Amino acid sequence: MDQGQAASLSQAGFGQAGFAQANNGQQNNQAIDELRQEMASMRQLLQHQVNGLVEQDITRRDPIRSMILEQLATAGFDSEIASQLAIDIPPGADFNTAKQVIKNSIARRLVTTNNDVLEQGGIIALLGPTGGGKTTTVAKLAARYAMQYGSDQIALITTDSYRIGAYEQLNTYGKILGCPVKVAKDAQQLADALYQLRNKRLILIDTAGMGQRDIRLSEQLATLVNTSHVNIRSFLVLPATAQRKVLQEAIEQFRKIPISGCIITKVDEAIGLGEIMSVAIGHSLPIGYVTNGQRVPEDISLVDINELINNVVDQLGDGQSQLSSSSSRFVNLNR
Ligand SMILES: Nc1nc2c(ncn2[C@@H]2O[C@H](COP(=O)(O)OP(=O)(O)OP(=O)(O)O)[C@@H](O)[C@H]2O)c(=O)[nH]1
Ligand SMILES: [Mg+2]
Repeated sequence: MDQGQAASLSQAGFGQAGFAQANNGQQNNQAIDELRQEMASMRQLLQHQVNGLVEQDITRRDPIRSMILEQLATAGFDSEIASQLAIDIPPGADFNTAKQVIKNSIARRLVTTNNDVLEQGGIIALLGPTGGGKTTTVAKLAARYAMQYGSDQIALITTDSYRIGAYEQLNTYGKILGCPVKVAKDAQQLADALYQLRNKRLILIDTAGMGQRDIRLSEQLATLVNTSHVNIRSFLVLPATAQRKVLQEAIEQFRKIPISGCIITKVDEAIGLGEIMSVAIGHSLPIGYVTNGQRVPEDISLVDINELINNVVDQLGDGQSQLSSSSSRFVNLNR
């Protein structure tokens, strides 16, 4: 018997049984799959419970640190940054000591632009998310500078040629201040405008928001900043009202441009400053100014780091209420 015959015999002989076997096999596979799924979900459940127990144990052994970590997370801090800040809390510290440790840790990590952004003059570009307050902040900074050095020392440039009314918005401020306002649609026009305005002590560049359409321009700006001989210092305008991820995306967007620092806007509208503070610490982003209202030029001031830190840490709560609520949670977990 050759191989072909053997194969057809086996096919004929085992046809029925083979079919039943295949059917059985299918059922078995299904059962195995179900078993696997059940085991996976049991493992997940167990993992969750073990994590809960570990967390509960840490909380029992170091309740103040756990509470502070929880509060920092609620305030909008990234968990890794919160852990770094809490690292120096001594075991057995009371809540107030722990809060002071957090304040000191933040103070060590939070940087300012040191001197007034405007003091040096030069060319300053404001970048950041749409509607974050760039144009308003340009006007506030220009007005501040004009009060000190005179408006004939200032010029404004906008690279926002997309949005209807963008130029008019800046031009209105320019007219009030009595300083020239130019539009630059691309890197070349920007270079030309900067050349024409070279005798000014301060040139503020207002840019378009960072929607998809603006990536091209921000790249052109990056090219200009990186290749031209003119020294453009770029500051991110970050609204304190934005979520941490939005702020992080804004920073990511402009990663090709060397950033000198940031200006925190809309502090008056923010529920808390934890998110923006976490981002500033995480990216070692020096803070220059904070703005706290729509009024030009009043609602801007140089950052006061201690005030900012007190604002965030004092909002963490008194500790007492949370301690009692976490102990009641243990009761629930242990049931
Ligand atoms: N409450 C409050 N509102 C602000 C502050 N700064 C700016 N605004 C308001 O935010 C809105 C947007 O401000 P703009 O300066 O136009 O923002 P922008 O970043 O230039 O916006 P785009 O050019 O569209 O990207 C305006 O209504 C401003 O008055 C602030 O510190 N607090
Ligand atoms: Mg604008």
